[in-house]
Amino acid sequence: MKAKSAHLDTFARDNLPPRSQWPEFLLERPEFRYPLRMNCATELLDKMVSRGFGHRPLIRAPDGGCTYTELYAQANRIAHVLVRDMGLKPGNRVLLRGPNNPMMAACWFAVMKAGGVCVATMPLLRAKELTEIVQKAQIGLALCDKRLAGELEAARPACPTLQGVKYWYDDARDSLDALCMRAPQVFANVDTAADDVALIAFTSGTTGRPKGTMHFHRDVLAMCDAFPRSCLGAAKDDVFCGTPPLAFTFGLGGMLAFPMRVGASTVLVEKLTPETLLETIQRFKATVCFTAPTMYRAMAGLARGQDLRTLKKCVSAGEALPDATRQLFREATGIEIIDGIGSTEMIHIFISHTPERVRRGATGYAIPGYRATVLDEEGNACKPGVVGRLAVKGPTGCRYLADDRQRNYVQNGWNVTGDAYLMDEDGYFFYQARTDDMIISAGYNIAGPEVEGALLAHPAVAECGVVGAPDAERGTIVKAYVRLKPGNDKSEAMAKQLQEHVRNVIAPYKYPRAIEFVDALPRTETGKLQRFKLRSQ
Ligand code: 3UK
Repeated sequence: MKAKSAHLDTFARDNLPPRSQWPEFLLERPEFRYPLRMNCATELLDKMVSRGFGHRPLIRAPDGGCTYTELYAQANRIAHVLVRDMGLKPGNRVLLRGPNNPMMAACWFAVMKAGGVCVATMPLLRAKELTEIVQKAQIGLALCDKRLAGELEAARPACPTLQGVKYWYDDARDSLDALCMRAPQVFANVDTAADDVALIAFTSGTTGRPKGTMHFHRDVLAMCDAFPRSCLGAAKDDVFCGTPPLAFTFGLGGMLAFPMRVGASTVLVEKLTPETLLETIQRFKATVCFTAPTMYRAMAGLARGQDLRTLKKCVSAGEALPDATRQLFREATGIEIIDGIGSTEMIHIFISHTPERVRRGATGYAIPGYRATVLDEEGNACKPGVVGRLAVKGPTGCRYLADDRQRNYVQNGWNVTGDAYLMDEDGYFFYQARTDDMIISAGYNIAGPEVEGALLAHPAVAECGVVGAPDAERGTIVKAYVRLKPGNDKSEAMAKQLQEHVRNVIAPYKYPRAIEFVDALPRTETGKLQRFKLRSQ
């Protein structure tokens, strides 16, 4: 049985990969048996209001937040503007561009309500990247925070499809804010099929042409009913906070959809540093935090003397959580971080653990609903303890928008994430490196992140990145880029000390033969180390 699509504009559906290239979807568990017709905005927003959560706080923000009913009314008004003033037809793509704030959240739900396909973009993207996205997803409409207008306007000449653009937090006569004032507060949500495309998330990928990953309305709910239920266990009185942008699926879940699924609230702050995130936790009495490993490391160093008693659960994703960071953060706060690997292709986390079931050095186990395995070069399952390519399947999976690279990510029904992992006898998965980040030096396979983990255990190291560097004699050597904590000298003696340290904590052949001290490491907006930039230095 299949439900009829509500999309009049069939672009997204037409550009799904052919069925033969889809991953296998596991939808048998009761929590993932969704009805054939479903709109994720109805489930996450309207139904929460009708179930009595209307008066409860939903968004908390430095300049005032909103309740469930207020977000509902605002999303309805924006949906009217999209349909009536901007001419949106179900299936049309709508670009969203803004920092994490209440309007960004309201616009996201408005697009869902109107049956549009959301293409949210990270605030730091430039005209060039926006152009690639608009062209690839054939985007006709955009809603944008006025303060980020510059790069979007700069992209417009190269984006002929982009016909309608409205700005919010804008005092112009035809701003989104002004049009909303004249729009009704109720809106009949488009009755989408559960497998209508709801969003196209572009990978925060560090190299190559951007890839658009397509997710259905049912996938948005599946991410809420997977990791949050089995590992996080949040409830209506929780207050979420954290750093990932709503345009990153890590943030869409952790900062918006997950709290809403349980009637909780979320603190949206436009820009956060380790210092201001700590302040935010205290000011809003946050209980749950979502951010990246480097943020936890920095916060651990600042946490002493701060009152973080309300904080209960901390989720780390985006890149590997070094064990040294886990230990430092626990010593400083008493909290066992929940590590989780997710990807834009899978929409959210698929391997993780509860704080009670943490295993040192492991990302966790395949969470309920997902299966995971480690494959060798031939595509067979590796024995426990053997490093290979991580492959997963579950209720969500990879569907690239018109892209040959679908064949790389999906093989024999498995989603192959590009990560080198090993699994132990008990089904715990241990991250090694990105498959293409394995360093081969003098015949040895060395995982950069393992060397980074060893360096991070040294008290002088603030952060570091380890890559292979060309060497006349050895072909490739292990090279570390290190940012020292204040008060340490960038000296030859310090480099020697760090090398000695690594040789003492892991196999000596893995030690960095070259060390370069730097003032900053190249990172993406989502907190990922850009190893390719280090390699090309
Ligand atoms: C790496 C990790 C080790 C890994 C993401 C949670 O990061 C997310 O999506 P991206 O598409 O990147 C995916 C890749 O990032 N990675 C992420 N988490 C971990 N490596 N340990 C981890 N805990 O290489 C993966 O293939 O940017 C994370 C939820 C939603 C997301 N989109």
